[in-house]
Amino acid sequence: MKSDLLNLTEDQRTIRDLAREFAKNEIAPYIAEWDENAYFEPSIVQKMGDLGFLGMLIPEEYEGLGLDTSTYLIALEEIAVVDASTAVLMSVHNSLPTQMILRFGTDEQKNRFLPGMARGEILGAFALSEPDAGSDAAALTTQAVHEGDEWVLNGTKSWVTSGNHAGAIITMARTDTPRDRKGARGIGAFIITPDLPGFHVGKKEDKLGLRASPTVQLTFDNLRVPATNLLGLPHMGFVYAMQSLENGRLGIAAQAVGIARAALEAATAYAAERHQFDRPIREFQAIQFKLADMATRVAASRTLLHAAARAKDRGENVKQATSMAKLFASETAMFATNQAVQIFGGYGYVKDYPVERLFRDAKVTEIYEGTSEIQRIVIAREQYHEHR
Ligand code: COS
Repeated sequence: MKSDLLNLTEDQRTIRDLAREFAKNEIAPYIAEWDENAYFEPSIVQKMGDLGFLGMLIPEEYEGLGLDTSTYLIALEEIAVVDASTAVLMSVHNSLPTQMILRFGTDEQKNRFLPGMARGEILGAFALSEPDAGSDAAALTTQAVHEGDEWVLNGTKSWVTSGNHAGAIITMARTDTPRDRKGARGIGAFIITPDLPGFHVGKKEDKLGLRASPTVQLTFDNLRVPATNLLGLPHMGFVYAMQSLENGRLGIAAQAVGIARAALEAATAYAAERHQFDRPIREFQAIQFKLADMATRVAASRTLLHAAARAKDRGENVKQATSMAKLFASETAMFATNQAVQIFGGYGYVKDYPVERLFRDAKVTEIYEGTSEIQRIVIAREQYHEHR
């Protein structure tokens, strides 16, 4: 972008440049191969931990960087420009499990998990969805039964990002009984560790995009969790998950902005070098209009995202703003990557250029952490609230 609409501080520029360098050196050379082979490189986690990227929102007392949300999202966008798979790992870890432990955990839980999570020794994951509970998340059926000083969990979780490499998986499970169902108010949140007996990693998904980020099913077969791993109150897990998804949705919006920006940058460069009818194709208005629309939507997405992030850090209610940011940014990612493929023509449809991967990676941003339809529902509901 020609002008810096965000007016970054000196510190934000330093962190942005650090993220840019890391992505350029440690990810860019390998991403085509990782994508092709659906390969996850575990050493990336430690490298990100060493640089502080896995503790960006964790306070310094727990060995994190204790940054504000905007600064974190600036770093996340830089990673996503190069690789959306690494960006989702970073987003989930920073936005969901670490934040849930920080907000709802006991001092003991914070001390036990957060320093290791900040250092990159414990990767975090979030397990809410199930095979039959997606958009209707409160319909989940994984059951937790309290027995002495343990909870016993049975059930299957779906679509768990990094679930086969995680050391702490925040898992939502029913704490009400089959005879006395309490809907969204009958769900607890548990910190599950993979060493617990009864923990099984199931099917690894073979995905259209984000192929370098593993997505797995997890099955709990009489999994015994110490009661000290329950987060907060036993019936409040769904509410905690919803509150935390507000952070998560900002992370996915930053990821989507990164994907869209990568498409814009690739298409801008290509339109200058590609000649047809004796001139660079960027001299045609058909191409200029596409680039203009892409650039405008990228700038608008980023502006909305950071306005929501700043409002969140001021402690305002950002339910609607985070859903708006996620909705607009993910639709922008889909729009921009589609336009980029069109500008590249046949070369956009093959793996010789990155826009083919960007197009595949963009789609999931309209699906996970709440589909675009769910974001519209949240936005509309908040609208009614304002006019009640
Ligand atoms: N902050 C605080 N509390 C929230 C909240 C939020 N952002 N969102 C919901 N809650 C609370 C509600 O206030 C309600 O509490 P009460 O029982 O006191 O009224 C409770 O949680 C249940 O909420 P609601 O009645 O809105 O639940 P619904 O079952 O209607 O579900 C949607 C609401 C559809 C918005 C929710 O299920 C959702 O976001 N679905 C998408 C799930 C998702 O994003 N999955 C992706 C997982 S990561 S791959």
